[in-house]
Amino acid sequence: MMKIDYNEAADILKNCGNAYVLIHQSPDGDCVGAGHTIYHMFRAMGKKAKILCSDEISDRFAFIKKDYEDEDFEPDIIISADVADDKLLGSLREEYGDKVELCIDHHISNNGYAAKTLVNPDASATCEVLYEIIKILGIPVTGAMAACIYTGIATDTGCFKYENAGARCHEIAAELKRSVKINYARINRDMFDVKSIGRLKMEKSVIDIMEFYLDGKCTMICVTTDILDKMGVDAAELDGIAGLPLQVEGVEVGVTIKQRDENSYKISMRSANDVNVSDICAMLGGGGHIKAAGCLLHGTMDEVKKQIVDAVAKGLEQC
Ligand SMILES: [Mn+2]
Repeated sequence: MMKIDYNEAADILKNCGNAYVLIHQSPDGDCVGAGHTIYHMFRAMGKKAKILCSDEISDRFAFIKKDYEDEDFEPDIIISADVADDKLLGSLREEYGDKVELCIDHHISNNGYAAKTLVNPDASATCEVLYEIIKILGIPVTGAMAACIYTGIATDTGCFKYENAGARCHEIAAELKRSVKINYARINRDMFDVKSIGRLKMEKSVIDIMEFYLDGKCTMICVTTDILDKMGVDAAELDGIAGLPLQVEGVEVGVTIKQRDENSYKISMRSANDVNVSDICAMLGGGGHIKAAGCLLHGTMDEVKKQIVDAVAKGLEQC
């Protein structure tokens, strides 16, 4: 792999022909925004781009999808956006995994599967990286592009809330708001406030089964297969609930235990402030990031809970 800078990436995008743009599986706001931003950049340059994703793009992003027209053509170049690892291409990996000529990304963990990679780990989102390229190329930012870029930055920063929301992403949001008049508040409402009634009811059930340990500093949600059946939701719908325990006042570590089968459990751990859950999960044979990590544990539910509480207690002591 070859790491390239912003100017080299801009040159490639300017001089290449029609492109296929690959985004990662379980598409989120950043890769959806990035893929569509490249599509609009290519249209502005009189070229074609087609977005490919192994999973369907949710209708939550209908306001982005409405400006996209899918066309069939043979690509001159394969580009990927926000895809840190070729494994994340899902079913597209077999056909395109080793054919990606340009990867544009912001993950420090990018594994260099593409021939050329522009990765800026200081950028909040791939959409932030693309905004800089648009400026280099002098492409006018349209309303459709602004919606994509804003969505990517807002979703990857939890609405400008996480630590990765650097000064530059605030500047870009300000530049967009100053120059392109679209309904940014509506994007935030749709991305962060609006939930299906099923999802809200599921959150209620999850709150009902919350357990508190270590003077309320550790909260646990234990979702057994029985409970899941009672809630009437499948495991996929539980995505994203790991953040829920952290909303409780005084909680430092939020733990979600999901039963996989009779004796094995998938553990997700989130840290509210300074506790390093990557270290805690490492004690339990797992790993991850400082504020979000996980592991797999075996035994009875009570044994698993005890192991977790002991490890979290050690983690709290080290803090
Ligand atoms: Mn991203």
